[in-house]
Amino acid sequence: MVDQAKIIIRAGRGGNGAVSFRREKFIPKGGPDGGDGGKGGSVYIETDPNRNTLDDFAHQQKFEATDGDKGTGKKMSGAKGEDLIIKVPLGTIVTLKPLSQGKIEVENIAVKGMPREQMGRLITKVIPEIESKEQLIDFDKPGMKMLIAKGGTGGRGNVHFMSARETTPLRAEQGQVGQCFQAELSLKLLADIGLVGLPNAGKSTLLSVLSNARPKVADYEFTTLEPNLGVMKSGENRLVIADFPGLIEGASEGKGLGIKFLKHIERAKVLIHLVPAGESAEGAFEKYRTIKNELLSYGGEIETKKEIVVLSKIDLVSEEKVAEIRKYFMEKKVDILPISSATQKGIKELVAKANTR
Ligand SMILES: Nc1nc2c(ncn2[C@@H]2O[C@H](COP(=O)(O)OP(=O)(O)OP(=O)(O)O)[C@@H](O)[C@H]2O)c(=O)[nH]1
Ligand SMILES: [Mg+2]
Repeated sequence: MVDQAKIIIRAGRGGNGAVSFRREKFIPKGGPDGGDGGKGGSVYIETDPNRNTLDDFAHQQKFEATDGDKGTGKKMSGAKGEDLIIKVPLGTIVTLKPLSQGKIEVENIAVKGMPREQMGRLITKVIPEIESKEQLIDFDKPGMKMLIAKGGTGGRGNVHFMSARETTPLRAEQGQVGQCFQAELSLKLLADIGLVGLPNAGKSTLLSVLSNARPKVADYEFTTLEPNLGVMKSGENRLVIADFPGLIEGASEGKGLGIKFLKHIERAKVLIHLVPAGESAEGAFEKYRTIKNELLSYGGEIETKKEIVVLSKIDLVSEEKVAEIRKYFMEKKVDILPISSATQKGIKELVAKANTR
């Protein structure tokens, strides 16, 4: 799964203005009629609810809108360049670094067969300085669409340069270049719900029960090496669930697979913390505390999330054992929900609890 990407975004260049004169039967020396160049296409970024990853950006690194067409005679403007819309998943943070400069030279356009001395002056036009500092945009709302790179304006045709002094203007403007940025995309919000817990606790199995995802499940530790995502349907809501690699004591210092992948959960509202049944109540609670401490050391945001503590794999133990573990947790002021992915026990209650939208 790709959650970081670097791309180049380039808007289209404006078309050049035309140098042209009316040529009709009884008007041997008609006035100027060179049309304007078309505006270059712009580049937008939009959130797309059907995307969960930045995988598409691993292969394509350049995103360019098309250029505007040049103007022609008879005051005909060139066609506008086509806009380009880049679609990103919800929760993408885009860091923009401008690559184009604020100053653009607009030159004369030569007319075929015209001696150089007869061409007009060089015009230098300065467009407003493009913000040179980095800019950060958080695509955290569905349907959000932003103009990122503006297409260059088309150059004016020679029809605009006629004056009493200059009845046959031999100049027209060049189109301006489009804005260009380097954009770093990084995906933060991947999930509404995160599944955390010790390796082998049954997280990936639970993801496959709650969602459409079919992650690898195996009876050994660290089966999951990268977060898996799934979409859970609960009534009208679609909730993205992330199944994380197992956590162990010292994960916050990099032990095991570490906790860096938890950045994906920063804005999720709910954490489902799986504690596997099968141990003594004390042992289960100790494991719960260990993982909780690792989570807390990740940072303040995790602390504010709703935590649903789940006792998993209860089909492997007796009902008495479940009751005993539950009682022990209650004494420590932790409410647990016993579930089994194998028998589906407690799954409905879990879905209801996790659905916070
Ligand atoms: N009996 C029973 N076994 C389960 C249940 N849930 C998971 N398992 C088994 O437990 C083992 C580990 O399951 P996983 O879902 O891979 O565990 P995980 O937490 O994703 O493990 P890591 O990815 O290594 O962190 C597998 O053999 C599963 O078949 C359950 O409800 N009942
Ligand atoms: Mg797993």
